Amino acid sequence: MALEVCVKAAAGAPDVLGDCPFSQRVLLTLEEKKVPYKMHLINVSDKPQWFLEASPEGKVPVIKFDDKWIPDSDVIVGLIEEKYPNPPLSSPPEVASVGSKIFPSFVKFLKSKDPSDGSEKALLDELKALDKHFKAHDRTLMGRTFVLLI
Ligand SMILES: N[C@@H](CCC(=O)N[C@@H](CS)C(=O)NCC(=O)O)C(=O)O
Repeated sequence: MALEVCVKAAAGAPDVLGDCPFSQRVLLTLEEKKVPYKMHLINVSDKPQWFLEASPEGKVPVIKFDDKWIPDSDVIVGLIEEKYPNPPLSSPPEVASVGSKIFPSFVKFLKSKDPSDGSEKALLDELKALDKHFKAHDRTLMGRTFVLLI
């Protein structure tokens, strides 16, 4: 039976998936594991009452497991991994942190207004660590081969 999942609808386009990385992460996990699901697109500017009962904090994503709505993408992805272990998507401990700080460092760098606040160096350090990993592991991370288009 298909799992029910509530995700964010695009602003002004109720039938289109919105720009919520948490929702997208959950959907990508379901897609990758080929788990059938029924998607409810939620207009977060006008949340329906039934959704607020499923997600009292009013946040997406939420997913229904065993008749209970579960919030938080980290928890949801962990549960999907547990219930549908194949293909495994969790990171082996030895590579769990590789590249994990690139996104927050990138955001910090983009938002920075002070060129000497260290955000550029922090981002470069993260990218160099990933580059070092790729060089040492034949461009693979978690069993996937990556091609850098730069
Ligand atoms: N920690 C949560 C964050 C979820 C979250 O912040 N979702 C946003 C959309 S990207 C949301 O529901 N915003 C609507 C609101 O707060 O009213 C998770 O990982 O799922």
